[in-house]
Amino acid sequence: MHTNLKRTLTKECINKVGEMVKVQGWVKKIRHLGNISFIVLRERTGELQCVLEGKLAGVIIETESVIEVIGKIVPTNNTVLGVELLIKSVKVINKNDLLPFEVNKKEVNTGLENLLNHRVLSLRHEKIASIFKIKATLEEAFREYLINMDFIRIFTPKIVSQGAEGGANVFNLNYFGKDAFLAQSPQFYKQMMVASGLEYVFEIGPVFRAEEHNSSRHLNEYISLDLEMAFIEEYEELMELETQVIKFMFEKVKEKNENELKLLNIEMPTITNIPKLKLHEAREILKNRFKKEMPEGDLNTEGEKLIATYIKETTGSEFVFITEYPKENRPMYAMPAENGLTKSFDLLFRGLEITSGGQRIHEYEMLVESFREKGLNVENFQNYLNTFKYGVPPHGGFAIGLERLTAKLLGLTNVREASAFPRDINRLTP
Ligand code: AMO
Repeated sequence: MHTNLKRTLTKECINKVGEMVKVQGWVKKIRHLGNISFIVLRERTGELQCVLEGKLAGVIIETESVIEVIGKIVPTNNTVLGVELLIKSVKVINKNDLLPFEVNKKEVNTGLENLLNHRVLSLRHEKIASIFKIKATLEEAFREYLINMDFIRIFTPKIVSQGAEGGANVFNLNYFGKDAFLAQSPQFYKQMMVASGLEYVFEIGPVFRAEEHNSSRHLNEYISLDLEMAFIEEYEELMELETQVIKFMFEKVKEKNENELKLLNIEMPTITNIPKLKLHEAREILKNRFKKEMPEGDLNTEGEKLIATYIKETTGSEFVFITEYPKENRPMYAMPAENGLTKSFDLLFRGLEITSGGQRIHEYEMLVESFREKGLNVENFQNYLNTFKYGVPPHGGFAIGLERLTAKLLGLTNVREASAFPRDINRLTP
């Protein structure tokens, strides 16, 4: 009987009143009340209340088992959907064993380590799943905005011969007997693709940082939302573009993730103009107002947080661009400005750096000199450097750390929460 029924999704059930349907999903809850039982079935489109009466009532099924139910959709006032399913038959497709923790409570009462150790289970919690739905929208919107602006998506190697950010923090790899590394950033390749004549390019992909920080904001593998564009006249154009990109990303989340935002109790920030502070101005504010001395040429974590508070109070903005970092604190490809500074910026969101960017050096001699000044062996980078012999326009770009943006937007205290399977100094599984 009814063996030919195709699967109906929970969200489709509202339009199936009076019909027999087959629904498949996980048992979120099962309750027995004498001669009637209720199963809350969960699948990707929502939850459906299913009712077992008569002989079927009292059936024992472990929560989180996968089941298939066949029955009739009837109207009810007792569920959000306005319908429920009267079960004619129920089949356990795959039963669940003992759960390491309860995933079907309103809040999951277990620590982050446990949540990460049992990621597949913790992701069944709708609040946790919401993080990844919103993260997916942010990525999708970044892509959509740039495609509409005539950017071309590129895919560049993650196995590389040199680190692109100048410093250490690279993972080594044995590549058929040669030394190779995992890419810290698509920096060189995105510039090379600009130089190829594509002009406007973006890349979304994993990058790898062998940082030994065990902090709430560092991952050893994260998703970098990168772009690079040719023929810029001023690096301010990049900040303007980033403002528009983020605005679009947030609007998309508002539009697409209403339910998830409600579940997580998140109010989306409105972005107008993002204020800009020169690094030396930020340092002076920290010194004069907060009596905090910053490390040479940068802000530390505490400084970033205090500046965020200051900007919020004085302008209402939760974002701030910090500009004009000194050469010593920026990578070798950064375009110099006057007085030993660079045409570069960081973007802080709620007190955390979510972006670095800037104009790049596009002239061969100047670039080689900059590599030398940083003490780098030019020969090792010759392949990248040669690009600049063939006619490269002025250009620049930036990169957003997707997990950091997601975490800050959703008020997560640890960036690991925004990574399904985070890689950190202690974690290689799951
Ligand atoms: P940078 O190294 O500053 O710049 O990285 C850009 C952004 O990536 C994020 N990020 C991280 N997120 C999680 N864990 C980490 N360990 C981590 N490190 C960095 C941050 C940061 O702002 N090539 C340049 C970008 C450019 O100029 O286009 C670069 O990679 O959000």
